Amino acid sequence: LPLWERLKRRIIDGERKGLEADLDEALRERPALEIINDVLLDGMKTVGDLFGSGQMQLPFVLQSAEVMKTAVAYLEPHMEKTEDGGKGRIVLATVKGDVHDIGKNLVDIILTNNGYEVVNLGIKQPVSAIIEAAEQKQADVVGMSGLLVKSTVIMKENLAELNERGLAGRWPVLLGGAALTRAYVEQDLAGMFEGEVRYAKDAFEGLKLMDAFMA
Ligand code: B1M
Repeated sequence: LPLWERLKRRIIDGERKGLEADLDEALRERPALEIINDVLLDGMKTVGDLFGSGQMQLPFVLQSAEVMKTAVAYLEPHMEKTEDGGKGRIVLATVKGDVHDIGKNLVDIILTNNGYEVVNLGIKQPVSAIIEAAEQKQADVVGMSGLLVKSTVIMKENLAELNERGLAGRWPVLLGGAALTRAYVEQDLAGMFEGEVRYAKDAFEGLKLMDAFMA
């Protein structure tokens, strides 16, 4: 198989033997971020489609996710880093009940490489933990990620909790993850939340919104 096809296949098949050699070869031809966005994420998308249609079982999805994570970790030092910290601070978490963190961690990498300080709380974070961290770390922005349809409901509950605690105006909230839609966030959630809530379809839109929040 040609290199790009082979790399994509590695994600789909969860095959990590020889991964680094392929990534080294890829890095000689394209920037790290492009390899992730155009090749590896394409593989993850296929995994999602196969799983969704019942053609792939969960343990294999997990293997694919592990290879994806290994690849991203290997590529990370090769990514362009423009600035150090200082532009603002975001507390970032995958919401309660949700373990998906590949997208959240990509957001972390992109923001960190572009001058933001990211306090990454990890997965399955209840809103109380997110609020506590945002207060303690004096965050400028709160970011929540979630991939399950259930998580879109949790996000709404979290915003309601911020309303109730009188904290809605304290931090702009950035939301992302595959189950969300722009309309749900910008209409439904923006309609009930007493502060500012924005939707990012990918890590780059997340960065653009961070820049806008901090301007
Ligand atoms: Co899960 N899973 N999974 N899974 N999984 C999905 C989400 C699913 C759509 C697959 C499918 O059915 N086609 C489906 C959800 C269906 C639904 O809710 N209706 C699903 C399911 C059902 C499940 C389980 C329930 C399966 C089971 O146990 N029976 C279970 C849930 C466990 C739980 O959370 N409690 C489960 C488990 C897993 C694994 C553990 C095996 C693994 C996760 C490993 C890990 O993350 N460490 C996994 C995976 C890998 C997937 C798919 C295949 C891929 C997700 C991924 O990493 N994508 C996924 C299919 C899909 O999404 N289509 C699926 C790549 C990643 C870069 O994209 O996270 O969307 P994403 O991030 C993007 C943007 O969304 C955005 O930026 C990123 C890229 O630039 N973004 C943000 C994300 N967060 C952001 C935050 C921001 C800004 C932008 O600001 C704060």
